[in-house]
Amino acid sequence: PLPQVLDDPHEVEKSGQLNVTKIAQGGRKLRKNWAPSWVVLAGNSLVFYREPPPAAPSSAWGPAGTRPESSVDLRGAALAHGRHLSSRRNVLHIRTVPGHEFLLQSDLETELRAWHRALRAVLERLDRE
Ligand code: I3S
Repeated sequence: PLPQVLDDPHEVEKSGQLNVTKIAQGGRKLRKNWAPSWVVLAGNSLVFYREPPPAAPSSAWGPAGTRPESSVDLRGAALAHGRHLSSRRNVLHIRTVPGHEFLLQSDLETELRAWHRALRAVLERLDRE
Protein backbone atom coordinates (compact mmCIF):
# COMPACT_ATOMS: atom_id res chain seq x y z
CA PRO A 1 0.00 0.00 0.00
CA LEU A 2 1.15 3.53 -0.71
CA PRO A 3 2.10 5.44 2.41
CA GLN A 4 -0.62 7.80 3.48
CA VAL A 5 1.76 10.68 3.03
CA LEU A 6 1.53 10.27 -0.77
CA ASP A 7 -2.28 10.15 -0.81
CA ASP A 8 -2.56 13.18 1.39
CA PRO A 9 0.56 15.27 0.97
CA HIS A 10 1.12 17.63 3.85
CA GLU A 11 3.39 20.56 3.72
CA VAL A 12 6.99 19.45 3.68
CA GLU A 13 8.65 20.71 6.86
CA LYS A 14 12.14 19.71 5.80
CA SER A 15 13.91 17.48 3.34
CA GLY A 16 17.49 16.63 2.64
CA GLN A 17 20.31 14.16 2.53
CA LEU A 18 21.22 12.36 5.76
CA ASN A 19 23.04 9.21 6.75
CA VAL A 20 20.52 6.84 8.27
CA THR A 21 20.56 3.51 10.03
CA LYS A 22 17.76 1.60 11.63
CA ILE A 23 18.90 0.18 14.96
CA ALA A 24 15.73 -1.52 16.19
CA GLN A 25 12.57 -2.95 14.68
CA GLY A 26 9.61 -3.50 16.99
CA GLY A 27 11.91 -3.29 20.00
CA ARG A 28 14.36 -5.84 18.59
CA LYS A 29 17.88 -4.57 18.16
CA LEU A 30 19.23 -4.62 14.60
CA ARG A 31 22.76 -4.56 13.26
CA LYS A 32 23.63 -1.06 12.06
CA ASN A 33 23.73 -0.47 8.33
CA TRP A 34 24.52 3.21 7.72
CA ALA A 35 23.46 4.45 4.29
CA PRO A 36 22.77 7.82 2.71
CA SER A 37 19.09 8.57 2.33
CA TRP A 38 16.92 11.39 1.06
CA VAL A 39 14.71 12.16 4.04
CA VAL A 40 11.40 14.04 3.91
CA LEU A 41 9.61 15.32 7.04
CA ALA A 42 5.95 16.06 6.33
CA GLY A 43 2.68 15.70 8.18
CA ASN A 44 2.98 12.85 10.69
CA SER A 45 5.70 11.12 8.78
CA LEU A 46 9.38 10.82 8.21
CA VAL A 47 9.87 9.31 4.75
CA PHE A 48 13.08 7.74 3.46
CA TYR A 49 14.03 7.62 -0.22
CA ARG A 50 17.05 5.82 -1.60
CA GLU A 51 17.81 8.72 -3.97
CA PRO A 52 17.24 12.45 -3.91
CA PRO A 53 14.75 13.69 -6.52
CA PRO A 54 16.89 13.85 -9.69
CA ALA A 55 14.70 15.84 -12.04
CA ALA A 56 14.04 18.87 -9.90
CA PRO A 57 16.66 19.50 -7.24
CA SER A 58 14.48 22.16 -5.69
CA SER A 59 11.53 19.79 -5.34
CA ALA A 60 11.24 18.54 -1.80
CA TRP A 61 9.46 15.32 -2.71
CA GLY A 62 10.80 12.34 -4.56
CA PRO A 63 9.85 12.27 -8.24
CA ALA A 64 6.26 11.36 -9.00
CA GLY A 65 5.84 7.62 -8.82
CA THR A 66 9.02 7.02 -6.87
CA ARG A 67 8.30 4.74 -3.98
CA PRO A 68 9.83 5.63 -0.66
CA GLU A 69 12.06 2.98 0.79
CA SER A 70 10.21 3.29 4.07
CA SER A 71 8.28 5.71 6.19
CA VAL A 72 7.56 6.03 9.88
CA ASP A 73 4.67 7.50 11.84
CA LEU A 74 6.08 10.11 14.20
CA ARG A 75 3.02 10.37 16.47
CA GLY A 76 4.22 9.73 20.02
CA ALA A 77 7.81 9.24 18.91
CA ALA A 78 10.75 10.20 21.12
CA LEU A 79 13.64 12.31 19.87
CA ALA A 80 17.04 12.49 21.53
CA HIS A 81 20.70 13.04 20.86
CA GLY A 82 22.29 9.86 19.61
CA ARG A 83 25.82 10.51 20.74
CA HIS A 84 25.73 7.60 23.20
CA LEU A 85 24.68 5.28 20.36
CA SER A 86 27.33 6.03 17.77
CA SER A 87 30.93 7.12 17.38
CA ARG A 88 29.78 9.46 14.60
CA ARG A 89 29.32 13.13 15.25
CA ASN A 90 25.99 14.96 14.94
CA VAL A 91 23.63 12.05 15.51
CA LEU A 92 19.91 12.08 16.34
CA HIS A 93 17.97 9.13 17.75
CA ILE A 94 14.29 8.59 17.00
CA ARG A 95 12.17 5.90 18.65
CA THR A 96 8.63 5.38 17.40
CA VAL A 97 5.72 4.02 19.44
CA PRO A 98 5.96 0.53 17.86
CA GLY A 99 9.63 0.44 18.86
CA HIS A 100 11.34 1.18 15.57
CA GLU A 101 14.54 3.12 16.20
CA PHE A 102 16.62 5.16 13.76
CA LEU A 103 19.80 7.17 13.88
CA LEU A 104 20.09 10.21 11.60
CA GLN A 105 23.53 11.72 11.02
CA SER A 106 25.16 14.52 9.08
CA ASP A 107 28.75 15.70 9.02
CA LEU A 108 27.26 19.21 8.79
CA GLU A 109 26.48 20.27 12.35
CA THR A 110 24.19 23.13 11.29
CA GLU A 111 22.23 20.74 9.09
CA LEU A 112 21.72 18.23 11.90
CA ARG A 113 20.71 21.05 14.26
CA ALA A 114 18.11 22.16 11.70
CA TRP A 115 16.73 18.62 11.54
CA HIS A 116 16.62 18.49 15.34
CA ARG A 117 14.61 21.72 15.46
CA ALA A 118 12.25 20.65 12.66
CA LEU A 119 11.61 17.23 14.19
CA ARG A 120 11.10 18.70 17.68
CA ALA A 121 8.56 21.18 16.27
CA VAL A 122 6.63 18.41 14.49
CA LEU A 123 6.64 16.16 17.58
CA GLU A 124 5.40 19.04 19.74
CA ARG A 125 2.62 19.74 17.24
CA LEU A 126 1.64 16.05 17.16
CA ASP A 127 1.60 15.94 20.98
CA ARG A 128 -0.92 18.79 21.01
CA GLU A 129 -3.21 17.19 18.40
O1 I3S B 1 27.13 0.49 17.72
P1 I3S B 1 28.24 -0.27 17.05
O2 I3S B 1 28.00 -1.73 16.98
O3 I3S B 1 29.58 0.10 17.56
O4 I3S B 1 28.16 0.19 15.55
C1 I3S B 1 29.17 0.04 14.58
C2 I3S B 1 29.02 -1.26 13.86
O5 I3S B 1 27.67 -1.46 13.49
C3 I3S B 1 29.85 -1.34 12.61
O6 I3S B 1 29.47 -2.46 11.87
P2 I3S B 1 30.05 -3.93 12.06
O7 I3S B 1 30.15 -4.17 13.52
O8 I3S B 1 28.94 -4.73 11.39
O9 I3S B 1 31.33 -3.97 11.33
C4 I3S B 1 29.63 -0.14 11.71
O10 I3S B 1 30.50 -0.23 10.60
C5 I3S B 1 29.87 1.14 12.45
O11 I3S B 1 29.61 2.22 11.57
C6 I3S B 1 29.01 1.23 13.67
O12 I3S B 1 29.32 2.30 14.50
P3 I3S B 1 29.02 3.85 14.35
O13 I3S B 1 29.78 4.39 15.52
O14 I3S B 1 29.54 4.24 13.02
O15 I3S B 1 27.56 4.16 14.49
